[in-house]
Amino acid sequence: SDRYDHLTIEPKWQKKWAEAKLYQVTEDAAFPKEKRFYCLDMFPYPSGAGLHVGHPEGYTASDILCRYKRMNGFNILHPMGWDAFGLPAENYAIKTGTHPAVSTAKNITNFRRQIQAFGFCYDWSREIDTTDPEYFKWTQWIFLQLYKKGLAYEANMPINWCESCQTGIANEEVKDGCCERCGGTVVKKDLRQWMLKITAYAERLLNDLDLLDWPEPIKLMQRNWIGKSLGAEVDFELVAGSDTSTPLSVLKIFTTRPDTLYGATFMVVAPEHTLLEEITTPEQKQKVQEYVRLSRLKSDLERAHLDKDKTGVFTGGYAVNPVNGAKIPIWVADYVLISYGTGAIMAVPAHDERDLAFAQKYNIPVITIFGEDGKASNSEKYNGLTSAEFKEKITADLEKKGVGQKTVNYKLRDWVFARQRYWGEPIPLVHCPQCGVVAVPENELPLKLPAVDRYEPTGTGESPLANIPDWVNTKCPQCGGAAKRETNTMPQWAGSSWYYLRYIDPRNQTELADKNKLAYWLPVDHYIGGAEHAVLHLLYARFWHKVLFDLGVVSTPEPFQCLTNQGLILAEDGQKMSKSRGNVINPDEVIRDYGADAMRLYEMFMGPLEMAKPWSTKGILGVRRFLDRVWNIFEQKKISDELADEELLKILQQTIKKVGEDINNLSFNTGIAQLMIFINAAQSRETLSKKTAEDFLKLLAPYAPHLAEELWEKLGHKTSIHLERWPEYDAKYLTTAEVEIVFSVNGKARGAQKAAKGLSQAELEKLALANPAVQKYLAGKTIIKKIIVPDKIVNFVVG
Ligand code: ANZ
Ligand code: ZN
Repeated sequence: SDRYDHLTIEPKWQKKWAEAKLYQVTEDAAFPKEKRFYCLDMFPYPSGAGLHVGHPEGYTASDILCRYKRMNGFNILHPMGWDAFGLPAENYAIKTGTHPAVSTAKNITNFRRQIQAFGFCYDWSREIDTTDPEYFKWTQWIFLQLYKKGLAYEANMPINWCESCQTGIANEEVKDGCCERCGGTVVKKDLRQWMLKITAYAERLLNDLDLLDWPEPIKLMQRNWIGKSLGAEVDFELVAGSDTSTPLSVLKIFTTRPDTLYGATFMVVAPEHTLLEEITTPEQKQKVQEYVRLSRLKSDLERAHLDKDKTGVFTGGYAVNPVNGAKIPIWVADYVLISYGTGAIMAVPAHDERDLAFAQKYNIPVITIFGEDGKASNSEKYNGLTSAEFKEKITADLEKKGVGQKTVNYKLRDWVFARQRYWGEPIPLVHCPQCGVVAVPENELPLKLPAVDRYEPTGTGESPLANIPDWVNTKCPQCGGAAKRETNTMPQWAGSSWYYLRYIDPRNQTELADKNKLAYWLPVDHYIGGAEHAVLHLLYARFWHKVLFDLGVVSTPEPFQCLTNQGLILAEDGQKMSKSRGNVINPDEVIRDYGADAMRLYEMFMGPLEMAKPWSTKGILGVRRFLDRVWNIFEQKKISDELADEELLKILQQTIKKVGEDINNLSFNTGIAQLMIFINAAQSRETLSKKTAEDFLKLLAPYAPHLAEELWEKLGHKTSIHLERWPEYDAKYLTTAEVEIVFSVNGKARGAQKAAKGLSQAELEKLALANPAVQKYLAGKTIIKKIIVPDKIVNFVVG
């Protein structure tokens, strides 16, 4: 049989759809709020390598969903754009001298061509590019709003520095102690930084997760990353050494277990703790200094890791336990981090693993507070209390005595927002010797990047922009005096933190987007993309959205209502696709050989959307054969105005129902299987009724839009199938299958009855008890046991 000519059909329809502006959308008031659907794809970084087969997986899923929703009367916003700032373009510039804007434009052209070859229903009139000054003007504007609200601040602090990217990076970008982007070594470096106060939103970022239809693992990752801990800060007075002339400081600790205060047998301060010098006795000074020097060389991860051997040095100093006056030795150890809590702890080896390992190593006593019964001991008046009761009571007592207070701590840290690189949005601030930091006036935005000759990072912790005097030297917007521009640029996460807002009104010259249009579409109804952004992009975007919400720019507290993560597409060998392994599938070649429709259908047929699955050339062949069979049925069968036979009608109704429900549940693979069932049945018919044929094409249209459109035209239609309504099924054809249920008493069959397939155990028991024959054998007896096998048998054991 024949293959249809995808090389002609697919470009033909792509061109026609574009000319007809079929997928352009407006904010039509005729659609009520519940009939508006904003479907967002994670926009790609247009790399030089071109599209990866993983991209069209999510894009096909959202495309099918959009097409289905449109056929069900929804107004659809479905846009696409480019997340185009970032290091690869800059590294390429360093290597070749090509300006990043040039290589980026080239890559975008290639990506657009590749994506358009799939026939996705994007409204291309809304395309955006984060490196376009008309776009980043508003990224800079948002930064200024953060700055004016006190949510952007300058700080000199030790940050994570990637040695190979030669830039500071955010905590969220450190993965297993290495750079998330390049895998390079991350060290601590003291650097002047711009920080965003995401911690001010920690509580709301945590609580509002409850509003979202997101995969639980992603929500959990965000909860853990925010890391809220309830506990208490407790003051321990230092014990005087030989010098009694100056008043003693207080050592503040944070604990989540104030109920174990009586079990504290040593204290630990972080090597960076400001009181360390005061605490340390002259005899211990040299040892402590050496220890501090060595711990500087380790990363936080190395220091805090549970299985790592705990090290530390006694300081010679002591503190007083405020509950019982016990004198407790103070150690310095690097498993306590300066960046969390107060940078000091009371150690309770009986109830904390790390403390126990440390105590065993250095022979420190262990005092147990809670035993098997869960009641406190060794704790004077608190003995006998449960942990919860104890915590509450002792915290109140500490507060009354003025030596402690209830405290909430978060693991979340402020966002290190500056990058010492060229290819990013310039931070729109000026440093003036007279006025300090001054914002670039909003009417001077966008602040564009200057042309440069060399893109190499300076390696000094300054951006390449610092080497361009013409750009750096400027006038202070406030006093007019000589001043210098901020030379750090924004991280790649900046542009992607709000892009979904710009799609709503992409050419607006006066605002980020029109308020009414924002209200029309927000929030994003469905967001589809990879899970790798769980605590990066998805946390940052939520933060910016909340800031914009507080400013009255957007009217919803959250940006993305529903989220789906597509699974990885692996290579045929089950490994991750990578250039170095030579196992990368090129979408251009697949489209050339099998067609876009086949590739779309295949990626959806591989398995459940969320799962990782390996590519299979045999698999795509099979899918292509299915589409050829569809083509041939329409070419060869007689299509008449007569009614279809009852049997085929029945299968069609089932198919309408199942394919629709499956698309709604993003269960695309099972929907395709149902389309195949229908085609198998249709193949054995000589004729096909026109109505049946048309209904089938409508079901196929979201999956294989080109083929469905071509066959639709061949049936004589002049308007697009993609503007058609989804067919309705007739419930009368959908009676469920019946099965015979056997009723038995003490193992002997006493009756039977036909019943609908799939009844619950309770329903089956009810049927059995209502059966007269069964009733006869149960009379006067007690049922000791029931054995119910669904769709088969109900057996009563009586005595
Ligand atoms: C005494 C205690 C007894 C603790 C016990 C735990 C168990 P989360 O839940 O992560 O907030 N801690 C506090 N600050 C620290 C720091 N800067 N570096 C390392 N550890 C620190 O953990 C809080 C607990 O971690 C605190 O409660 C403290 O140890 C330790 F049976 O205090 B706990
Ligand atoms: Zn000034």
